[in-house]
Amino acid sequence: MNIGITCYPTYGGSGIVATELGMELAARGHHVHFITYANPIRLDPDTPRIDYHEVEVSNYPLFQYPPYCLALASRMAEVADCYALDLLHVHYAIPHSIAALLAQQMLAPKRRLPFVTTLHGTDITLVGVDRSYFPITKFSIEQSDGVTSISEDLRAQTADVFGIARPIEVIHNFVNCDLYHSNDAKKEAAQFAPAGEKLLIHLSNFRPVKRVLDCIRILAEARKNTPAHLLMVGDGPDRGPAELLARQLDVAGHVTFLGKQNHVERLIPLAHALLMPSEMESFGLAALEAMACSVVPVATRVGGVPELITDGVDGFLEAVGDIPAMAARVTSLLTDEDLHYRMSKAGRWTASARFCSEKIIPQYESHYKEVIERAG
Ligand code: GMT
Repeated sequence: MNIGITCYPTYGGSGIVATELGMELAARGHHVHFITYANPIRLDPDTPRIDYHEVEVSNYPLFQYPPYCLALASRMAEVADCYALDLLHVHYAIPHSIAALLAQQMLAPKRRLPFVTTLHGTDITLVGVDRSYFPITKFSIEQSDGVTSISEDLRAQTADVFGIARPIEVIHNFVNCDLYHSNDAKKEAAQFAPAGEKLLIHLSNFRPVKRVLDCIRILAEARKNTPAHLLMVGDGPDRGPAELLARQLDVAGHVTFLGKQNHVERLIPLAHALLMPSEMESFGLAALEAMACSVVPVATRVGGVPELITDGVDGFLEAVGDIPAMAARVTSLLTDEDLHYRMSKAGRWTASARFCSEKIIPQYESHYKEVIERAG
């Protein structure tokens, strides 16, 4: 198939899923065209059967807001025409889904170009429900030829909140288990914790929904019982407040802020446990990547996370903001080797048996086939 993919090319779960999906599809023989305003962060454009088409948004003094959605729609239609795309697959409803609809209408005199929208979470739970975007989000979901959601929880919320009756197929996040796996990386761990403390890790875009300050509080609490060092990977609005809190709680020497990193598969295996204390998480890709690396997630019981983590088996789930409970889980993982061994093995099993690329990518392929057939 010739597939056009549009996503946010930045550090965020939806862009990562879209990029990894494109690379997996190309490895399976499809030709994938990324249509985005920048090269997606994890994309190597030299990969065989991958093309990157930049969307240029030219500005003009009249525009207070450059019309990105229109530039994107034009580029989508152009690429679809030149490269005979079979379909467009857009990740994150706003504004990608509407741009795809416009591209479809532009090509309508020649042929029908179907498009699939994948809902990732905040496009529904935060942005889409905002009054200014609600009607257009609902419309774009209804107009898509295919809609997928990354968890059953997000599917149910979308149907409920937007009053949408159309089918939405659940296709969970996936991980490449050949790339994400544990390794014997004790030497590299020592560069962060020379005294031999065990490492905790957190990865996110440091937006308020991630509750990164809770990571610092959990570390401070857990350190009352056992030595530990926290790696904070990523950047965003709450990085400054998290650094300040670390100083206030007197743990600044036990936290390393690494900023945005391109090869998280090299960092995650250094840790014993992953902290994901999010307010909301439609799936929790970071937790899945950790489990594939045999790193045990300590997370919150929100959104689609329980579809991934079985509490007490391959990770821990606690209530949002329950710092003492999460710190106690961390302490037990750092001090009880048998428990850690058992749960890390179970996590790797969950990742490879249920969420590895080989299991999930074929679900996208059959979804595409159905959509293309329906579009005639
Ligand atoms: O987590 C974020 O804020 C980024 C966001 C995105 O859309 O880029 O992530 C969402 O998509 C990920 C990939 O499908 C999911 O694993 C995350 O759970 C989801 N985030 C939220 O729902 C907050």
